Amino acid sequence: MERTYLMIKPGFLKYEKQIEKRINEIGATVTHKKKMKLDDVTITKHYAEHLQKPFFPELKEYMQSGEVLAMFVERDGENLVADIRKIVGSTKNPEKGTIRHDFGIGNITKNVIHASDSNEAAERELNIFFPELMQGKEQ
Ligand code: 3AN
Repeated sequence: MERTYLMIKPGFLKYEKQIEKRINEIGATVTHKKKMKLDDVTITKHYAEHLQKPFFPELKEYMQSGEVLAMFVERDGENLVADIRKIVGSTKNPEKGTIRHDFGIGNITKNVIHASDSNEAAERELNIFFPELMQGKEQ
């Protein structure tokens, strides 16, 4: 079983059902989810690699502007992270038919959803948002 982390961003939780349907269409399942507001510690951990970027203050403000939906996603087989990134779409120019394109508003910061970009990132992020599920589950 492979696993990855997805997070619907503020303002887009109204698309939860449609987004979950797309996840299911590639054979993956949202096995756990929780709605939450991101505190400073969580956001700093999650976006550790972006803390020094010029867009970080704007990203932080946006990510704390409303609730997010954290999702633990699993699937049998291989390439879950890559297949999820494919249906999510790219950061800058999401293609038609992707989640970021179809539910998005053409804004690079408010881009609908986050998805881990590697298995290592997935483990790190799942540990931040679902620590209670990760005890003794390291790969
Ligand atoms: P992705 O989420 O597509 O992997 P990252 O990890 O490079 O993209 O960036 C994390 C988040 O930071 C993006 N989802 C987006 O919300 C925001 N972001 C990335 N690049 C920019 C940028 N140039 N200007 C504003 N916000 C950005």
